[in-house]
Amino acid sequence: MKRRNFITKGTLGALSTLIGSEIVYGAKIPLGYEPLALQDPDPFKLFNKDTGMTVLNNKPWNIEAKAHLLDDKVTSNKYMFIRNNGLIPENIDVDNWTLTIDGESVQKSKIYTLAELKSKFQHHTYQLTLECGGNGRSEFNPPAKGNQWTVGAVSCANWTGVRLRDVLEDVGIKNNAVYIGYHAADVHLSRNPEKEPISRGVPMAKALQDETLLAFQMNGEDIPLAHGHPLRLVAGGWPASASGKWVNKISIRDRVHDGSKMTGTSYRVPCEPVAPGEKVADEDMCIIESMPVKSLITYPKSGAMIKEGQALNIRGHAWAGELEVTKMEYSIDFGSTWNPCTVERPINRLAWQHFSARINNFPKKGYYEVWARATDSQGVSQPMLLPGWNPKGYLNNACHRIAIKVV
Ligand SMILES: Nc1nc2c(c(=O)[nH]1)N[C@H]1C(S)=C(S)[C@@H](COP(=O)(O)O)O[C@H]1N2
Ligand SMILES: [Mo]
Repeated sequence: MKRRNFITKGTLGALSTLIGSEIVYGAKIPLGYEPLALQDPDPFKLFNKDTGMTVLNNKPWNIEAKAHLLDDKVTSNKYMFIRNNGLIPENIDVDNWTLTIDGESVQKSKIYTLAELKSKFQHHTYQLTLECGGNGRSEFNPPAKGNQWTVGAVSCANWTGVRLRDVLEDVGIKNNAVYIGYHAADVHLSRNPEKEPISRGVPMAKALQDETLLAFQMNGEDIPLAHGHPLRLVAGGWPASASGKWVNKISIRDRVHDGSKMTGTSYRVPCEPVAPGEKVADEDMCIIESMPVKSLITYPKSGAMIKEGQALNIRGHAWAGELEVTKMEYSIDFGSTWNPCTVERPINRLAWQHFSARINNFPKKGYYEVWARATDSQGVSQPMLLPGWNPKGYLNNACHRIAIKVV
């Protein structure tokens, strides 16, 4: 029999303290064993997520949806992806939460309490599409480092808050303002308080849009902790990294904001297309702004079966950053021919749109793929396969596909 090493009395004592209870057979715990009570909590319970969601990383937490889970017109918390660059802030004191507006381009910096923000400015609600710039990254080749998102890092929820514009008007912004940059309460993975996990922003024109909110509610309730409670910047249609969670400061900059993840290959792509794997000079990289046209088939789930002669009803959502989707098509022959879908207008600017189609032209039994393709108001369509390679694997807006078997 192999000899096992058991934990020492000292370690056992420390473990009992952590767990808050005597570990009755503690002397029998093998060395290096991590008691279940000390392992990561169940993320689905912790964040109130559907157990069908996929956990891509736990340090920091990154969780994505699957296409069929996003079938609802408005994304509820349980199907909303989580993308964290650092550690979720702990012990949030809502009553003492403040938002500072400072920077080179304010007349005089100002501090608002959450209560002041809520009482002083008019409230607005918009349904806003938030897609991670890296959604679809898993398909790039050569592979791109980072969370291997498939299709589920996108959401469209109702966000309620005050217009950033109204707040900036109240503060007084100088004419030389170029960009806003957010600062937030999350903690860098190194726990070094000098470092920010992420501090991004948007140009003034985007900051001043009607739909750019300092939000305190999501879907009519307090924003869930993982999504930015108690205050979040929401700039729909742009990479969701521009929508700072747990925001406590907004700096009005006289230059392009240069916070964490604004430079290098972070949320930047080659300004002109490059060959896969090619090195790109820093000055040839451009910050991602409006997200490209894209769509997702949310019903049926890939792998569905229908009987021969039966029609197949499909549906899903389509979005196009700052633009609107004006045409939606499907193909059952790998993109050789396309048929129209019905596509609804967005409920408001920057909200995703709903499409549907009734497919009754499957010629016989067998395996099919249904592809969906959206076209934006400038006539740009989704590529059928992977679009331009870039170092970090952003902006994969290839057509979504589902498998169907006619039996
Ligand atoms: N403070 C802060 N804001 C943040 C992030 C973060 O890590 N910290 N992640 C950004 C990124 S990269 C994305 S894609 C979205 C994800 O929003 P969600 O987790 O609410 O879906 O939040 C953005 N805002
Ligand atoms: Mo992101």
